Amino acid sequence: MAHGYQNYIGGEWVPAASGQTFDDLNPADRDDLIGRFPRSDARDVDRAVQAAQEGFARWARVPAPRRAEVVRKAGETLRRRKDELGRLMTREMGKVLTEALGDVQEGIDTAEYMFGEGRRLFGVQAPCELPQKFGVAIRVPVGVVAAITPWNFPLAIPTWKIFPALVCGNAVVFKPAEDTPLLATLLVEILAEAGLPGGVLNLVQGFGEEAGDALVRHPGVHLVSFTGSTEVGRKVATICAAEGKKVSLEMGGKNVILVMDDARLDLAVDGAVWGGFGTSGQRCTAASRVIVHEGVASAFLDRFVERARRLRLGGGLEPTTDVGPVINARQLQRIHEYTQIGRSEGARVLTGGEPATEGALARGHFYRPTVFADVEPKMRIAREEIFGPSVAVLRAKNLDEAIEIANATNYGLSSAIYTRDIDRAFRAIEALATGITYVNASTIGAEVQFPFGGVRQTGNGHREGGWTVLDIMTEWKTVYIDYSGRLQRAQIDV
Ligand code: UN1
Repeated sequence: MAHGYQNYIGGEWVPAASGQTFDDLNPADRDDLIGRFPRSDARDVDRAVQAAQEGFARWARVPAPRRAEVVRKAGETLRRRKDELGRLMTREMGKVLTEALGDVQEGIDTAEYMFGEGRRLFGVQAPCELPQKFGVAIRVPVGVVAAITPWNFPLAIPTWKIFPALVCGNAVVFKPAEDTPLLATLLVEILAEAGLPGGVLNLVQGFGEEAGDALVRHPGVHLVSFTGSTEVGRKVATICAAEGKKVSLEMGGKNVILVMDDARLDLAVDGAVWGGFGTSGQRCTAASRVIVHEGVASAFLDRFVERARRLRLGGGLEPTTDVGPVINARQLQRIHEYTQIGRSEGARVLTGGEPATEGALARGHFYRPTVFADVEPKMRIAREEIFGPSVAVLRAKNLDEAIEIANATNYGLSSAIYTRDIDRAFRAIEALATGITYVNASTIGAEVQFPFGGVRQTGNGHREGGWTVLDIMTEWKTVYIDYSGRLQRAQIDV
């Protein structure tokens, strides 16, 4: 009998109004049922938002350093239970254990950073033009925040949204991806145990069309913070525009590594392997394109293909595994469709290009690390996000051409350049249209104390992570205090 889990609304664990559930399965082994979770709909969302409204009224009055104390305690629990949580994450989501532990660590880092923010949350003071008048801008909470999160970072991304939302004095309704409901449940339990009052954080499990849509539309939600696909993000943005809600979006990417002819080639190959096949290519920041200077293209491809071919697929808890499964059957099929699209466009598959089904792999959703050569910039595999272990390698005559190709996509999250030439590095930093650029490191490796996000269709101008998340989770309130005791008219009595 599989363990049955519940929603968390107003400080109580409750089933979905529908009484229905959905199954959470191990992507490396479909026979491994992790648990049954409530299949929520608009009724559950409505209760959760009402609870959040009540929670907000109390929580906003708690001083920020006290609010941050809860986040600090949650961070301590995450640290204490890191290994257990990492193992459960591997079982639920598939990424190899070292990466799952990194995901938990990112949550711990966020807790520590946001704990400090409880004693900062700096406002801005500036002089006033009139005498005996004081002006200061302070941060105030937004209200009820909907946190809608993806499955690829089941812990880190929820903490990026929830921890700052709480420190800033908001109440949250959390709708995690239906592929990773367990880690979401554990995070909520940990925050509740850390002393969060009921109603301040509410968890509604379920599917986007049933629970997510109702949450985004709910008039009691003031801000939607969404990380996920561009397709869904657009819908979220459209609804929020119509309803006049604040919305912060973190969506797709078609991230790129540039390899110049003066690069340390082995380092560049390491970066391409890690960026392309780490987390089975299922990061927003995954390096799904590599643009190589023609002078080193053959040498790079030989080494890269050799390394890709040697990667060992398997369950993420096995220490010998390099690449785990992809999240579900739908994604596996989508990745394979892109292989067929690439082939039909004239690209050449140098390795991989098919699901892996030998032995125990048949029980899960495994795809062979895939490298495409002879890729042209206009091909769909060079422009569209695949979100799997599939890398398109393109050639360029020089840096200018490489940058032009790199920028020929609608996305703009992460980019990297391998070069030993400082002029080339700075030219790339200046010209690459992405929210993050790495020099001599791969496209993945963002740290929580810096802004995270992308330009163009990757986002809508907001940045989670770092201090910039505070601009999402708070509104500015400007306060003028006139202690002159007389009518003073700005712009007139000066
Ligand atoms: C994501 O894929 O959505 O830099 C987040 C990285 C990680 C975060 C990725 N620290 O790849």
